[in-house]
Amino acid sequence: MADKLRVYTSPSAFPNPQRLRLFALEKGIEDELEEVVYDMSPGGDQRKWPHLKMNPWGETPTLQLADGSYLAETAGIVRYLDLAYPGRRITGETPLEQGQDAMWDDRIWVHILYRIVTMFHVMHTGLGFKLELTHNPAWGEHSRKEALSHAALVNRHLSDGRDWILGGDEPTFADITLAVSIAFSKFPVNNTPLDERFEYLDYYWNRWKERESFKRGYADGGSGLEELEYLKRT
Ligand SMILES: N[C@@H](CCC(=O)N[C@@H](CS)C(=O)NCC(=O)O)C(=O)O
Repeated sequence: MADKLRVYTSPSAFPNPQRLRLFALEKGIEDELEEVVYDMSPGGDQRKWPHLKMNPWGETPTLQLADGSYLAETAGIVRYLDLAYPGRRITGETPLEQGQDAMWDDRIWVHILYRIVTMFHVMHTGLGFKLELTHNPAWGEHSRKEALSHAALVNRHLSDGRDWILGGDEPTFADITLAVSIAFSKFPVNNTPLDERFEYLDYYWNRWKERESFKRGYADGGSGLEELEYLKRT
């Protein structure tokens, strides 16, 4: 593939574009992508009509393909890029690994990350009232409890001494989703730091912090986390 693919993203605090960014770095294809980084709020370009024409869901990431069409949903974009480019299969090498990676990614995205994202939106109206349509603290509080109870299950899974979710030597896509879930749990308004509550998630988070992909993925200084400020590159 000769030309770069344009992808509409957000600063590293925003977990879904960050899943894609970390994936690209793990895969070694970051130079194949040309990022257009939205500020998300207060601008809200993701919900303006030019972006809605590309992705009616009004979210990032959105990938523009070489033929001018678009692909959205992080897992869909990642699956496409993982198959389209050579190199380590981040979504699993074997059919079984692919099934296991999808299983864990779903569990983590639906039950942990999406719950924290919901809390961010409905409890904290995190993007501000121009963009947020619902303020419902009780829903946010319920989502937070769900995220914590599922994080406890993942913590137990990691307690057998494995480094990564599937038990291999390197992280897969489910691990990327878990890394950004922990990061977003620590985002100031969310203030539910999973690494402080769960022993094996703490070791796991520190393992990620040693990885080159992680250091480069957070080099924009846009994570909102003081503890990652040192990774900022100008
Ligand atoms: N299901 C989508 C979710 C994407 C998503 O929620 N993106 C967030 C950033 S992490 C977003 O663009 N939010 C903008 C908004 O709600 O206005 C995916 O997996 O990519």
